[in-house]
Amino acid sequence: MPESRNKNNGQRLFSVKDLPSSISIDKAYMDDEGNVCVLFKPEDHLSVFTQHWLRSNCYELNNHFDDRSEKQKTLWQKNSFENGLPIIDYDSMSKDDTKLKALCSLRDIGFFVLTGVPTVEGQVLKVISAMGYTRETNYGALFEVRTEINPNNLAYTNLGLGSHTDNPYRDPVPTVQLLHCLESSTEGGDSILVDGFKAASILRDENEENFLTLTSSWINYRFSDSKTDLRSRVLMIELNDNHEIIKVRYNNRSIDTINVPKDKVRLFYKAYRHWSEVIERDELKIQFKLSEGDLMLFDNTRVMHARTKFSKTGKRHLQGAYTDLDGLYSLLNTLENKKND
Ligand code: NM2
Ligand code: OGA
Ligand code: ZN
Repeated sequence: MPESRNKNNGQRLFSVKDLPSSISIDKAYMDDEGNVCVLFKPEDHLSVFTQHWLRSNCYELNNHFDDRSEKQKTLWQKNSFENGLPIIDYDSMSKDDTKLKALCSLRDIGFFVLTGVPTVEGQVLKVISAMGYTRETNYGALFEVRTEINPNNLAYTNLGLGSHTDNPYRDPVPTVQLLHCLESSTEGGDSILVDGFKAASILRDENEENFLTLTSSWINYRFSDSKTDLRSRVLMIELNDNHEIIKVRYNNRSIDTINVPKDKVRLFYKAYRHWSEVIERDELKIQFKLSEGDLMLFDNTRVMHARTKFSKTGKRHLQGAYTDLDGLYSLLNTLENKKND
């Protein structure tokens, strides 16, 4: 371990300002093991790189790490699932291999469905704690999705809900959502998922100007009830430094007064209307009905969810909760590291 890092945890011990501003390479050579050694002056500091590391970090290759980018994902639409949805048996989640498979599905496709999850109240929190940490919000550590009298949110009615991401009025947004079905005996109440990255990429293909508008117009979202007033000013489609899609936020129930420069208002509505029309296309939607013991988990920065309206007869009860991608990806990475060791 080089002296510039802590021997135990590998964390860097110096700050950039500790480097001499006149730093330059004195010599570079290959050692007996094929490592590239670089001697820096004026400090005579020796850095040793493997060839593999240097290659994979080469600036020109532009293959920087970004596990949120569209480039790292498999975009999908309805007909991508002719061989079935990513469904995993809950019992097998105690095995590392199955956990890894589920987490890869979350990273690459944006969701997975567990079957056979015990229909016990609070189980959704146990599912989270086996993989990461609960993200508690004003809705609680977990929330009951069922019909209520005088609900503070339309989710708690029997109305259909259009495709949306949850909590765009919160910044940062909860990046993963789970919905666990405890009871399902109503007519209707089907679940719908749409790949928001796919929808945004279709918008880009069909009309670049509209795409540019939604990736550069900051808009306000808001949720308020008697105890809460959450507000955000964010983008509907967010890009990284390489112009790749990394995040979508879309929830028609919670858009606040649009506040964009006055010469941009028409352009904004043109783009917003176009995108909402893309999102509602049948060929983008997968539709299925959650049965008792099913749990769906999805990337709330990418995958939009919706539900069809349901009958007043029968019962429909889901328990929902949020967690975050950082913790889940951390587990994915450690499981992958273990496998490659
Ligand atoms: N609930 C289900 O983000 C939203 O307002 C959608 C969220 C109430 C926690 C519903
Ligand atoms: C939600 C939601 C969908 C459903 O709770 O955020 O969108 O199937 N619910 O009830
Ligand atoms: Zn929702």
